[in-house]
Amino acid sequence: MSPFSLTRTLPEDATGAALRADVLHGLTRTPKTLPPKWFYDARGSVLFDEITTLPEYYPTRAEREILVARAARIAEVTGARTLIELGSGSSDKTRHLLDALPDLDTYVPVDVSESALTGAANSLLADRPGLRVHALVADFTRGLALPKTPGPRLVAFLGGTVGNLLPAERAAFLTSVRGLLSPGDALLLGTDLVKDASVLVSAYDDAAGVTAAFNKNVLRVVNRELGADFDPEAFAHVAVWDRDREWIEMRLRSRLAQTVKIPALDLAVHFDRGEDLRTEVSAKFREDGVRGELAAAGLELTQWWTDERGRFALSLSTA
Ligand code: AVJ
Repeated sequence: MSPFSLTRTLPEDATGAALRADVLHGLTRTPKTLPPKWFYDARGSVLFDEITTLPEYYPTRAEREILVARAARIAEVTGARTLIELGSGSSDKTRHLLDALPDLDTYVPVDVSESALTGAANSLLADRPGLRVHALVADFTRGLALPKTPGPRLVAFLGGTVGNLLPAERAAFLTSVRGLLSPGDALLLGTDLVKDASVLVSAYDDAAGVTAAFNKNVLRVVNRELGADFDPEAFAHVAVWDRDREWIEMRLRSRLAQTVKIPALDLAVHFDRGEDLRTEVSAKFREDGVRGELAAAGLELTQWWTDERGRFALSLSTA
């Protein structure tokens, strides 16, 4: 039997229906918004991987530094036999964890991008031929049906992606993750930390313009999937630090007054000149906040590790 299987937990048209609902809802309200999960088609996933190598985008390197330093400790305290990774993407950093877990039975990468999942699984299996890989194409914010695999389970949610959820969504999400855990299981959570605004803004508005291309990619996705006629170059990429809510917002700012047609929704959307479409929130955290949010979901923070420069944190918590 092949050690690789892939399950689409979304029915055939679920992605299309969800995109239509999100676009209709987000573009007919004020201010206009789109959820960040739609960035990640094949092109968007490649652009994101490129972002992680930019000099300004520190979170990936900071998190990798922590993983390298702490993987053995994580393996020791969790004794994980199943690793479930939410938003696994290229599974690049996960290698450090997998290498520290020689007794791992099953790796369950969960992502909305099927292309990222199959690419990651292929390269992983080349190095770890014995490992069972059960990939799930799923939206992990909507409740997961996990395969039956041996415990203890370690659920990893890396990269700071939890910061893409708004506070109420985050609370619901952490509660649903808590529901996946049995006694002895653990959650490994990556959170980017509050820091100087100029460092944060540069990380989301790099000099080479890769983040701008990534941001505008969501318009191409809507064009392709819903037949819309967005001109990505009619929008400027903007990154804003919200000091009160302690999050970065990525926006697309209309360079002119324009009307965009979205045939699949039978919709015409007007943008004023200078009007913003919010495409992403990326919240930044403090230790007390993370501990409190975990506690509210019934999870106890047991370990808190940061990189040398205190930019990013990995935390371990148990049910
Ligand atoms: C993958 C969600 C963690 O919020 O930093 C990178 C996505 N957006 N640059 C982040 C992203 C703009 C990234 N996460």
